[in-house]
Amino acid sequence: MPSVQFQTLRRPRRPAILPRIRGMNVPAATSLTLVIANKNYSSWSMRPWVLLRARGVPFQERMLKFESPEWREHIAQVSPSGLVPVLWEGDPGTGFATWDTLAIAERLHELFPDRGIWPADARLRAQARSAAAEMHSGFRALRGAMPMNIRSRYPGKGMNADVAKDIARISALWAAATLPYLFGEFCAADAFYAPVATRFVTYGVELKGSAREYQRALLDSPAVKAWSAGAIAETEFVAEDEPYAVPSR
Ligand SMILES: N[C@@H](CCC(=O)N[C@@H](CS)C(=O)NCC(=O)O)C(=O)O
Repeated sequence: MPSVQFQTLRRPRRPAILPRIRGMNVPAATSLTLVIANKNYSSWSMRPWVLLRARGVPFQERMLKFESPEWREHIAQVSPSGLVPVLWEGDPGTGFATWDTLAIAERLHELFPDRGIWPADARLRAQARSAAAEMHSGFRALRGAMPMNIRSRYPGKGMNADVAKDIARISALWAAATLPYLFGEFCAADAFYAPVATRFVTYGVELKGSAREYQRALLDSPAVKAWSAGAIAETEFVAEDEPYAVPSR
């Protein structure tokens, strides 16, 4: 009869109880890093950056400039999609990644449920998500013909019938804002429209009434101002994002 062997089983280790910051579902020890590209050009990077800043969530930024050796060397390691932005919990490349702006906004809402990433009221939250999703998946004519270029001015450039339709829809959405921001306090929906507010300055698109007031409030918000200051300080010229630049002789 075969002898029965008993194995000494180790008791599973209890998960470490990590300190938690009030109102946050992320362990206090986990640092957040947002991987972004040029502040002058990268409108998708701008969105979670201004959201984190506006809602007072501490984070670090890691910038990989377009067409740079750093981008070519590191992008595959820090971005599952090969695009920016990417939010890392823990070290970029080895921590936990969330990519794509809408997913990042949702992840931040889960990590920081009391930080006003989305409005507290369920119906306002649904409307804010609708507005952000409409930006995320739409306004292609505007995005294509008027690429973000915070430091430049090209009044009148990029306008056509489809772009005018996008602008009319955005103006209607903004005109319904519960000022100062779309849903009162700065939330993810405002972050999604921040690069549109700067585009209207770059391309000389003039708005009226409350839509104009909302645009002003967005441009004057400390988070958008801080991002824009970084954009203006940049000197890199990325040809792909500069369809209206006059080539220097
Ligand atoms: N749907 C993505 C779009 C991200 C995106 O297109 N990012 C651009 C920068 S603004 C990018 O990484 N471009 C680099 C490339 O195309 O190689 C999001 O919402 O995050």
